[in-house]
Amino acid sequence: MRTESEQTIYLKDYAPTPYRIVSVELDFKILEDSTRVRTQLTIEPREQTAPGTPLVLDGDELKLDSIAVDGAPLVLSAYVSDANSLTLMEPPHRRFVLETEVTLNPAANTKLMGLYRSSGTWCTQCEPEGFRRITYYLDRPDVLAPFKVRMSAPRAVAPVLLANGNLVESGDAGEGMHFAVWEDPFLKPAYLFALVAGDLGSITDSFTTMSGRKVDLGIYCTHGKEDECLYAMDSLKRSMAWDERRFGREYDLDVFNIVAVSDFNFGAMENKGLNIFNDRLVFAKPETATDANYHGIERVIAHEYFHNWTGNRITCRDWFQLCLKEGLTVFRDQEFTSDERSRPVQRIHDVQNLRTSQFPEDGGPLAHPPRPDQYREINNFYTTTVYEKGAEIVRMLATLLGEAGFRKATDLYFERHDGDATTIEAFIKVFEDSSGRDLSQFSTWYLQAGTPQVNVSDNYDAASQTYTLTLSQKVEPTPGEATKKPLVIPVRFGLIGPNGSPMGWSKVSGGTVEDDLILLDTESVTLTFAGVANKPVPSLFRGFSAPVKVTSNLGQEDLLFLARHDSDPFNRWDALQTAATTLIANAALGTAWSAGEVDALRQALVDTLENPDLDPAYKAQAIDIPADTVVGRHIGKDVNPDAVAAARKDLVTALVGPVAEKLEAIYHGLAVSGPYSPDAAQAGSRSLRNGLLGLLTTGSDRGAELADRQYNDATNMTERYAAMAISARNWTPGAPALLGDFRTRFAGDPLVFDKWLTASAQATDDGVIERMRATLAAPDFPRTNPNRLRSLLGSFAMTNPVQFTRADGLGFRFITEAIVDIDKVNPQVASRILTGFRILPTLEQSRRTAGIEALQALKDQHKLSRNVGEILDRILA
Ligand code: 0A1
Ligand code: ZN
Repeated sequence: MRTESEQTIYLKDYAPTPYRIVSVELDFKILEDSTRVRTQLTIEPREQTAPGTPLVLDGDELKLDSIAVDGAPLVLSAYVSDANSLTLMEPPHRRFVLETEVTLNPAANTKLMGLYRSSGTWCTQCEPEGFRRITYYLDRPDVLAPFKVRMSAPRAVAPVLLANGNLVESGDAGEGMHFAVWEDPFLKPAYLFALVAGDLGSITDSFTTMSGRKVDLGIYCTHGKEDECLYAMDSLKRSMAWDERRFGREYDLDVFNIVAVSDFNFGAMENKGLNIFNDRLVFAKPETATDANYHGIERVIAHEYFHNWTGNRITCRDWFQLCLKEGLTVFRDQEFTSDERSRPVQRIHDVQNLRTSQFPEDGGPLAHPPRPDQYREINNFYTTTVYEKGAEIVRMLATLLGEAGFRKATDLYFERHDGDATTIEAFIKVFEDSSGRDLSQFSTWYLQAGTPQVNVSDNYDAASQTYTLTLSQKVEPTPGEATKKPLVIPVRFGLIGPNGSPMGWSKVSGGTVEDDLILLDTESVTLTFAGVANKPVPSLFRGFSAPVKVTSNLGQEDLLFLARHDSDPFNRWDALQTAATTLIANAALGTAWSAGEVDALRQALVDTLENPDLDPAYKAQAIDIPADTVVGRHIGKDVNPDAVAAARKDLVTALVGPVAEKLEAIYHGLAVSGPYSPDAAQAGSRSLRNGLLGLLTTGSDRGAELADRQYNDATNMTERYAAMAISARNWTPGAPALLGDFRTRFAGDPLVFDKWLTASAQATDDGVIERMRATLAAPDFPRTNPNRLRSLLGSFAMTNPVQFTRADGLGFRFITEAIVDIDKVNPQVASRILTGFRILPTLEQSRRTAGIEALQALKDQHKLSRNVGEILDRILA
């Protein structure tokens, strides 16, 4: 069956609009059952626009009630309007005011784009194309205008009226109504427009900027949740101070407001001066939020705030440039968290995330360049490639330019492009101009899809004391890109001598080396180091200096040597990960490990655990045995997830067996006493303790009971949730009871229900699908809320490969059947869940066939949205 519209939009077709919007005045009359929007647009033709050029405004599910130009109603022949557009056939060839009126039904807007109601509150989401669901407009990011918004609503249901910018007027509007007028002096694209009306509680605070201006800060939420917003407020103030220190960026309005809503398609949105957040990224208290939730809140509050400069003051020319704002802003939020917490721990966290989500995207049917050049549905391009790979590209620029050089470049970027809607090319040009480097080859990172595979081999010649290192790069073809160009790959490195100390060399020839940085910019390079006294072990890609996969001739012994001696904490962690991944993958493919290999890995893990110089958060990452999905990716094709899961369990069992008692003792010693704090130190101890609980539960018969006890004795959600989730994943005898208790203990708290849904979806026993079906079918399951749907179905498709990819197709069909219903309500949520099927090409034949059959049935039997249709076609292509 056909989907909505299969039209493809191309970057090469970009052209500026023939008309400019000089200013925008909006008047919202919000009533219980409908909202009337009156819009006044002051419009003028551009110099090059020929008289008589039609003006085409975007709309989406709109119906025009009235239209006038300069106060005079338009005759029918002067315009054409339908749900998706409004065309003035022959607009005046001068500045004029276009006035339109539409009526919306926010309560019926389940797509959550445009103006909608969430738990009674009216709120908006306009990025990327939601504004056209509010009024007819040139809804694209290169159309910038000042906005003035008047809103009126019944005071009793909506005492709080918020919009972008500064409040300039408010008062009574008669008949139980009141009004507010907000004005945003900064030019902005429509995607940054926001409005909120509702009965909300709030907390307030203030921040004094580096030039001494006082900014009023507010966080708005459901009544009764105010105390749960305090950590978000603290994160906001720290973000504001950090951006001044690290990037010299000061906030620019008198007010900064955040609103938490329960129904939201993404994490949060950076609307100018009025950020709107998914409430899961605002609310936190120890009994119901985990350390990971606190971490996430801090990161996303910072991310949205940082957009004020990287996104709002400087925005994107078109949606192909999305990673201009997203890659840079993710880089900034990663840096913020690194400075606020632990740099190595944050780096490992970010790389783990990249490997578990971006690498699979980049190596599968949904691969696309960070700056794509075509799309059918832009909402499908808010991807981990645009965000996280985009951040890695910015990080490589920072590596190439060094700290001072990078700051000089960003200063120039803010100075040169403030107020612009710009492009990746302009961004790169700033880095070229400020550093004098030619970055033309580097920019291929933005334009080419796929994760480069770097192969490393080395050779030591004792007689001449020379050491040669050969690095070669290759990118496999990705959809639509059969051949690939070599990239500029910065390889931060060191050589380590037999005693574990860094080794020097007297000379290097055969490639470009700048201090501790090798630049791999051709298909292959061989470097020869002279004056190398002994055979070194190379430590490459320190700090994960480039988003690549590495294969090398380093064996288990070398890896464990690095795990012990490398001065780079990231590489020490990575060596352990590679050692474990290799053993599991080989076993899953039929090559058993030797007892010696397991003994050596165990010893390295125990030494790491017992090293007093390492902090618990880092140790937790070190003992985290790679997930099935990571091992599956490493194997790459014909993967049998059952074999991977069995091999992983066997390895953990072999590792834990002889040291179970010791691990348990460490586990007990880590119990945190005193009141809960979400700080990095306490959170680190809890994560190590939970990591040990995971090992003991998967790899010994001691864990299940410990988990039961931890669950019952827990004094905070981090401990309680981990105990339940570990039990569920391993489907211990106690798991059903813990899940049952959790559900009733926190009944009525939707964000805790999400945790229950996630843990339930990760159970690996054969009953999991039946239980999920029952959960979903329950009459009170909130089937329009994105958080609930993603927690259950997204978690299952993304993190439960054993059950999702069952060869009988039950897991696949469970998801496709759910998608049929969700797509009718909210296509964005449906298409995101569907991306879980990107795993298909890596699977062994019978599972692959079952997955394709489920997708084909979805395509053949249902009318689908453009969002779902595009993802489906790309996976099936
Ligand atoms: N710019 C936001 C992401 C975002 C995108 C789309 C949304 O609704 C469909 C909402 C938020 C960010 O990067 O946080
Ligand atoms: Zn963002």
